[in-house]
Amino acid sequence: MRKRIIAGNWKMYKTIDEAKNFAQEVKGKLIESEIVEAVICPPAPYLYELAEITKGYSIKIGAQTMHEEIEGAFTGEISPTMLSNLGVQYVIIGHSERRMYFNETDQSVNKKVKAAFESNLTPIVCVGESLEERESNKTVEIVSNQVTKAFLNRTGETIEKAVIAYEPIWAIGTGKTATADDANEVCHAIRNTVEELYGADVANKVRIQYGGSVKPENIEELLTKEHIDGALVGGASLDSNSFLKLIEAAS
Ligand code: G2H
Repeated sequence: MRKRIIAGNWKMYKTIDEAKNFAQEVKGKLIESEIVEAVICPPAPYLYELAEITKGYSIKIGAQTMHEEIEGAFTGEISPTMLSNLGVQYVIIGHSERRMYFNETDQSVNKKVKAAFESNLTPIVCVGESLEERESNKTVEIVSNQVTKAFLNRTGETIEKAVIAYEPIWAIGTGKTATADDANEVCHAIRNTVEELYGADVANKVRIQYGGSVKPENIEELLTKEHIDGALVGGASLDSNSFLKLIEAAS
């Protein structure tokens, strides 16, 4: 059975005090579970402090992005080794906001996936189609292509540890959610793509999240679906009670 994963993507929100309060509030309320894993992805300046606060508790820390090189003259960037040295365990790669505003491409996503694995970080690789692509029935083609390119030149052994987040761009921060059946259908197509590339065993192990306006009110139905192994949650992960409700729904 695949362990569910609920990851909160805080994006560029919260003060340091709000971030610390959140971590203090939730850490003692989460218990180690075989069923669900809880992750929060705060803004980069808060990673170290939150990793320290949550050390030894059943909540993991993820970064929202990273550079693909280990070190170098890349002003303003953060390397994968820096993240893992801070106690970070996950990293979101290729979120549609990064692709849209920061020129992230399938090629840079591929380099970052490689770099993440080499630094013992688990990548949460985001894929998803635009509204125009959906309306022209290209969803599966677009998403399968993104998955194929993200994992190019990686082995099945590494891919089975990855997390893939299916986030239709038109559902992000808009309040619109894909229906649970639609989301499941695309997550199934993603699993099929992984199976074609790396075999059934890897496809059965890889975890696929849905993301896009997930909240306590709609997560239960999403999680009843066979191919949805959790959620990447933006807005509804910012409030500690709401985040705890999401974890509870997945438990
Ligand atoms: C999609 C999601 C988190 P929200 O970006 O990755 O955000 O839940 O606010 O739609």
